[in-house]
Amino acid sequence: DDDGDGDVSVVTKTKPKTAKPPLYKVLLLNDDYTPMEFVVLVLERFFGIGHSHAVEIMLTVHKKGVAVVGVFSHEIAETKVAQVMDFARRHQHPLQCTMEKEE
Ligand code: TYC
Repeated sequence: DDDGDGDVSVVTKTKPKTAKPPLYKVLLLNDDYTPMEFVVLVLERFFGIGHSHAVEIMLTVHKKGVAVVGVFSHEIAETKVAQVMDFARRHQHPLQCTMEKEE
C-alpha cells in the first residue's frame, strides 16, 4: 500500500489453477490389407491433413506399424476413432484406429 511512508507495495495474486484436462493421442495401426489410398483418404477426410503429409504419415504407419495422427481432448479423440472405425468397417477394410492418454 501507499501509506504515505514513501514505499509503495504492489499486490500480486496468483489465480488458483484448475488442472488441465488430459490429451489423447489418436493412433493409426498398420495391417496387410487396407489399401494405401484408403488410409490417405482417411487422414485427409477425418484429420484435415493435406495430401502430401497424409502420404508421409501413411507410409510411416506402413513401415513402422503405428503412428500418431493427432492429439485431442478425450471427446474429440473418441469421435475421430469412431469415425475412422465406422468408415473402415463400411468399406470392409480392417484398418484399426485407437487412442491413448498422453504422458
Ligand atoms: N500396409 C498396407 C498395404 O500395404 C497399407 C496401410 C498403411 C494399411 C497404413 C494401414 O494404417 C495403415 N496395403
